[in-house]
Amino acid sequence: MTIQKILTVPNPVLKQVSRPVKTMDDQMRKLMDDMLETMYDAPGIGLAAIQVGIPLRVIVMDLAGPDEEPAPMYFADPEILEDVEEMRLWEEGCLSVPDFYEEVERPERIKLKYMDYHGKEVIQWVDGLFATCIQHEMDHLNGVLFIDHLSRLKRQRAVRKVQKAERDRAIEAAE
Ligand code: K1U
Ligand code: ZN
Repeated sequence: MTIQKILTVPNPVLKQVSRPVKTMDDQMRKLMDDMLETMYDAPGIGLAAIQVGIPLRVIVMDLAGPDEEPAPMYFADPEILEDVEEMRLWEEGCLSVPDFYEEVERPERIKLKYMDYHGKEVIQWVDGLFATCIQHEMDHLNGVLFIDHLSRLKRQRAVRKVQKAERDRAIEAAE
């Protein structure tokens, strides 16, 4: 399995709308395996293919706690069929906006349809962190980042923080 480079803001690739997978095959499963490895390495609890530069509607997640067995989840072509009116405020982070966290409000429960690792169609209601994380990841498929839900000022602050950290790291590496 290959650990891929995770793109960070303001890379314009992150703004692309990803295209449907339509059929599950070994090439797609290899992409999902590599994405999962990349997500564990980061570490994170979710990753969309566009974050590693691949514009396909594919997501991996693992919401298991540090003392629990790994519980990888794979989603291709996910769709939200229904949601509820109740909203939930949750502090989100993003591997494409490292070291920046802010609260975002999203529907508390959603009815999800997707294709799993084996190409089987799954329809299920999800809530809590599952609902928050999958909605964050599905935003990525449409070129939307969690900072796009914040004020322009907070968004600019986030992007500048990431750019400064990357500049500082480059200077340190050159010394
Ligand atoms: O970049 C991403 O899309 C992944 C992101 C997912 C997410 C986190 C929180 C709310 C919504 C979506 C992350 O994984 S950020 C890192 C993170 O949350 C984490 C890292 C290590 C341990 C536990 C959590
Ligand atoms: Zn993200």
